[in-house]
Amino acid sequence: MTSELTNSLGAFTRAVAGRTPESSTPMELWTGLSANIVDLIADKWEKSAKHAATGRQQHYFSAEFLMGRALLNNLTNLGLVDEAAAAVKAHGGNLTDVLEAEHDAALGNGGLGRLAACFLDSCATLDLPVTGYGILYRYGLFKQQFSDGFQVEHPDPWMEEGYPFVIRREEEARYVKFDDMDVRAIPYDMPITGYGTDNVGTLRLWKSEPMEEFDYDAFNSQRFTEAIVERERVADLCRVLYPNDTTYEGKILRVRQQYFFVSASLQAMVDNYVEKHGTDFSKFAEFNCIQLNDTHPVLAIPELMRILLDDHGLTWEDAWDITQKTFAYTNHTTLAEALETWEYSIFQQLFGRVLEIIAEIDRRFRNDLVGRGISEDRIHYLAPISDGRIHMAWIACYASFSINGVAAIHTNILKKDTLNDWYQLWPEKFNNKTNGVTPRRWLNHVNPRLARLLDAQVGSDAWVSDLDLLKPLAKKATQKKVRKELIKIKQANKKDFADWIEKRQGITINPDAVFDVQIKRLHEYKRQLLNAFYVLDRYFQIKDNPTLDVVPSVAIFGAKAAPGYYRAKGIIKLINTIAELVNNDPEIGDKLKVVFIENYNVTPAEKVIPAADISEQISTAGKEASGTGNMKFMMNGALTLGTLDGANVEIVEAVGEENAYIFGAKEEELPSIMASYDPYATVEATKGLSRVINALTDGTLDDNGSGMFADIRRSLLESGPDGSDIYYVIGDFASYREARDRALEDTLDEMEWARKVWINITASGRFSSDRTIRDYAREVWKIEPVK
Ligand code: KOT
Repeated sequence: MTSELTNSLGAFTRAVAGRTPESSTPMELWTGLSANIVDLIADKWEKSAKHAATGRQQHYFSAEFLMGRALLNNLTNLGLVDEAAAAVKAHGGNLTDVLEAEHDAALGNGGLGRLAACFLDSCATLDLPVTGYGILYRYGLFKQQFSDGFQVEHPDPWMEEGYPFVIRREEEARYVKFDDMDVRAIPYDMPITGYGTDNVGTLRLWKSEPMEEFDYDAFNSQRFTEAIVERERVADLCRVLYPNDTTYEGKILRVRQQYFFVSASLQAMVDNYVEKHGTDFSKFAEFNCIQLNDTHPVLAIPELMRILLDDHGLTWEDAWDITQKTFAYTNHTTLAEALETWEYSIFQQLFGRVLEIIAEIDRRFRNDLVGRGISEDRIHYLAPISDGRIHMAWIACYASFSINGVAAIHTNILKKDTLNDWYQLWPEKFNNKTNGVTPRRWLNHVNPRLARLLDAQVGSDAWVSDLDLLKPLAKKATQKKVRKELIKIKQANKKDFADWIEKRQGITINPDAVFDVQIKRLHEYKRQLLNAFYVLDRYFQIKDNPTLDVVPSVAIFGAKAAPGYYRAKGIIKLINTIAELVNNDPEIGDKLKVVFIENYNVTPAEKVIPAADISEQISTAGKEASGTGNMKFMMNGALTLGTLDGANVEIVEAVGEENAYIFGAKEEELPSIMASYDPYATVEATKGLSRVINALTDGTLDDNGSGMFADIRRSLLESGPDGSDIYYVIGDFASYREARDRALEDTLDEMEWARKVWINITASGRFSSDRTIRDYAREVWKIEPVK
């Protein structure tokens, strides 16, 4: 008997492919099945959206949503995986191939964008009335290719072949006005399914288009080409995601993007409010709250003022009162180079009226602070406008009722350093919301073997939407049976990864070696260099003593560098060069291998995380706001090798110091260490380190004449504008090597290692994004589940 899904899949595939499903490509079957899924959720989606719009609503504004693939996630949420597999098979295909045809929606750089995606998943699962708002970039984060070990960037036109999971809502279009152009903003809505619920949330991504399809006068005149160029200028707006992670770039197109999506989103929100409640705005903040995902959407603050003042005639006092009750701000970094400030002249050129409003906010802010007896210097420092620049974080701090960091240590650093002045003024605004990750994608979906073990241990799949249910299982760490199961699961996952990477990059690794994984954006503060130096040191040790008894391991890297970040690109070249040296040396064999996963993204993360034994979380203490990869590894039974930074601190708190490998200088120690730090002397005093550092320039490693390796060496040893080795790579090396050696040795006692693994998995409940979202909902958003 053919199932209903088999029939409908046939029909949907025929409609998109124009041929029989049997002759269709995996991509066409993917498109057909995806359209079929949208069909299945359409009614529930409409109902959820209508229902949510009646009460208090939460709006999540973010320039990035790193969604990854959608189809399997939706099939799982709908409980349709087996049926879909059967349906695809009935048409002569194979579900795995179909799923592999899907592009990643990489509309984000890294942690900040992926966090937004996990949050949407949790909100849908928890039945919370939350909508995400962002930009429909035509090109997501660039595709990375290695050429002679150097990173080369290629465009990523992720939806060019069609993408059924976004629905264009023509009738919901809005106009966004700049002083030098007007554009149409058309929303593309993506359904966000939850686990074990009929609730379907929405991610609204805006696309820019010209005001009119044709400017007939222009097209029918000598100005034809200009008219085409003008149209392209508008389409340019949403063309590309800026590829910087934790850095700021003052590009005019970027600020246009920011204003574009917040203006369109606010217009839609305000229209919805007027429709439901009329033009008395006194209850606006009772029905609406906006979370700002870092400062990228902060222009929403003056823009809401503008809409209330100019479009609805409110007084300044009333409009400001509403605005202050509406916005909440999340900070994601303490790095100075990430703080957004825009040149005054750019705002003058793009949106004079918004600038006028910011100037009035600035004037009142200064008066307010003078009234509080604050010194002129401090007022100048904290004012929205100073030294010819607009300070986005200061606007956010002033206008928001809530300011939060993303891990306990991070929030404390905000209070004592980065935002200390604000903390002194308004301590009650500050709160911590430690990040989390969705256990649907990052455990249930990526690690089915472990998921089935957890089902058996819990007695159901209830843990998938209530990860705290794992907590009482911790005591089973003493059971041999559970530990043996864990060992088998990890072995099978490692075999899968070895097969995957062999097929993808042609590199063979031994699945019995220890998999040590560092996957994250390439940044000096994340210290991929520390890891690379360890590998090189170990290589030299084996060369010196070929009979050295080492625990075989594979160092696995995945990282993209911002295209303009020269030193990060140098580190990529360095890791590839070390891989070349180590992997091709017959004397090394399986003792040590290096794998650099090319074009690291959400999907490769899903392949490698379940296979990891050791999770590298080795940032300089105080620099990684939270980290979220650390949580994904923990859930999948990799042990953390890390510093006391970001959420690592809380992971160690949850599992106990004996179930992690912690090393390095602590955040509170670093200021005094750095005051008298001499990297040169430290190299001399650390066994084996000078050979590693010298290998950068003595001919051992070839950077193809680029000078990149000399630049890395200089950054460590020679004083630059900020000093030398400002991320304390050399200083932490000995302690890192000791901890990593110890972790490798500890893997030899498989049963004891498995005990630690189990403790980590069962303690991961507090790093579920469901916990994070419940905290936001209760303490900041003040919203309740809507059934
Ligand atoms: C980017 C630009 C400006 C300000 C901050 C960023 C930023 C921060 N981008 N990604 N982050 C990361 O956000 C994650 C989610 O909170 C954190 O886990 C991670 O530590 C940040 O680096």
